[in-house]
Amino acid sequence: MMHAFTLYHHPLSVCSMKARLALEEKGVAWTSREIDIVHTQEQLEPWYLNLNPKGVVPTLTDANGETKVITNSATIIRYVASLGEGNDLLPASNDDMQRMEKLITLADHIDLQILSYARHPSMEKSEKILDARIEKSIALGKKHPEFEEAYKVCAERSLKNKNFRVDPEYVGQIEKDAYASLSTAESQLAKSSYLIGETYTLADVIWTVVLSRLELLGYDDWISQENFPSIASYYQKMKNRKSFSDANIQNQWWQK
Ligand SMILES: N[C@@H](CCC(=O)N[C@@H](CS)C(=O)NCC(=O)O)C(=O)O
Repeated sequence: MMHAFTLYHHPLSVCSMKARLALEEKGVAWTSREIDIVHTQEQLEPWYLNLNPKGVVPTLTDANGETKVITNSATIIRYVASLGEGNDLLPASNDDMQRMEKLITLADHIDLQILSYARHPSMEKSEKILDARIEKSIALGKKHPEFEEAYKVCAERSLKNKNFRVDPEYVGQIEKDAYASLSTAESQLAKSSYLIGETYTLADVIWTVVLSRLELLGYDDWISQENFPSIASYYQKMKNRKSFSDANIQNQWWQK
């Protein structure tokens, strides 16, 4: 049977980048459907909530006989890796699989969204985006009673992001946790070329995106030769892979 993948995503979203990089490294063809999460808040439209009830990107659909809908970036990248076709993104041994899973979870738990809202070059713009999401969730919740609960959750998420991004204690704790996770990655990379031994795996997919976001946010000393030499040279190597540009990994701010 033939797979036909469509990825609903946004260029600057970290979660979307994880999915894009997994698809490119797997080497499967996919159709892009951009969702505007900055200006029009398209992720909150009822048609999209039918695909992704949380109203977030990314979502992957796989039309293969019947259409499968996969949400959550960590689930999507594992789904992509499980496909029979394309490049192997999973390690051979069970032990290495477990180590890979641990590193994926570690990366997935770094709250890059709060850090992104907290370090947005324009705090005002970041606040406007979150306000627009809250307003739209409340308005659409009234208009579409069948999605009332879903919109409540969306509004609460944006409100939480709005408050926590300016809470120095909360942001400081996330930074501390992120730094500890980086130390773990550093000790892995001091021993091998990739996070899991000598082959590229899903752990490399997710960590490449994490490092690119930390670079974009200006955490330069975290990816520097002085602090984390193994991470610094590893990240350079990951940036040189063809997939980095093919997946449109963003490591600099741009206006759109
Ligand atoms: N855990 C989810 C998080 C998805 C998520 O929060 N996506 C963000 C962009 S990175 C989003 O769509 N935000 C829009 C919103 O909160 O309204 C995943 O990894 O897929």
